[in-house]
Amino acid sequence: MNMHAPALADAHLPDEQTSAFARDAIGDLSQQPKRLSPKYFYDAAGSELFEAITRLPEYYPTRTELGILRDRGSEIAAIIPKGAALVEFGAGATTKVRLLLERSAFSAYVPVDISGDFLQAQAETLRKDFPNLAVHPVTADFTAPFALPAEIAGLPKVGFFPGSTIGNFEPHEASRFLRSAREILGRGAQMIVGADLEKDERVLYDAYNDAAGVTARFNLNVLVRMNRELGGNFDLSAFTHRAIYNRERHRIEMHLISKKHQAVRMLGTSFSFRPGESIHTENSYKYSIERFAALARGAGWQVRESWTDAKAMFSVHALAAD
Ligand code: AVI
Repeated sequence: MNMHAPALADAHLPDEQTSAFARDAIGDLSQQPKRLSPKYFYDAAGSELFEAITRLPEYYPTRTELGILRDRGSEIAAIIPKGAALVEFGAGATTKVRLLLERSAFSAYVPVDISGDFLQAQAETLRKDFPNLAVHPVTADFTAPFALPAEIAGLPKVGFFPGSTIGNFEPHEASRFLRSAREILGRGAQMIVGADLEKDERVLYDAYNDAAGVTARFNLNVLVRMNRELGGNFDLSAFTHRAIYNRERHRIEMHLISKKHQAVRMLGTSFSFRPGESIHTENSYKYSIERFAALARGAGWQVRESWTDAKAMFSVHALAAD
């Protein structure tokens, strides 16, 4: 008998998504070293915790990128063809996209995200606030090929990938994503991408080890999720959050560290942990302007323009398809 069937049945997730989560979690926790994909941070609670992170005094990326989009809005608008369609890869809070929509003459907006309900709600508010804008949400995994809506076929295309989410991809995945975006958007396309920059290690450390412990709760939430959705029995008090800067690899690494010898059961499988053993949950790569340009070039894009804030904390790049 499968002891975990009731937990799965109670999860209120479409079966396909639950089984992908189960497959990935079992596979990744069976690796040495253990790991989990950062995409599983973002259930409803995780998304709220991430929104709280973006407001923390130590977490500079969100407000710095917003500042660049605001301050350089007219320069960005100058390179955007009139009547273009803006295709956003992933759709979170609309604050950033509104800055582009307010300043440039877009005729259509295509938010692409796996969460269809969320997309529809966002589309409704944007339609009200921008009555001349055609909004065509696409429910899809934006890291894989997907079709653009037929309605925007004849329009110039501009991709948008803010937030330094590109930093959560391994470099080869970032390259694959940019190449796929280039294919999807087509010839003559442009793309606006936000990327966090390398900087003083103390500033980076503090951004991922905030004094209020919100990032720790965000990291630990993936264990809460596995307990609820996959019938796990992780004891949250037996794991601790750790974020460190890996200088050689230019990345912040987030880990969940086991405080003791312990065994955790999930979906009929037992996972044992040594004291100090890690589950590696996220990498957040930090780029230099040059390394980002090289990444983009390797994926079929030329950098037209790169903007940073006065302290060179964050960068926004305008790319043009080769
Ligand atoms: C979503 N992403 C760009 C965030 C980052 O900074 O890598 C996720 C995050 N992880 C911890 N704090 C924020």
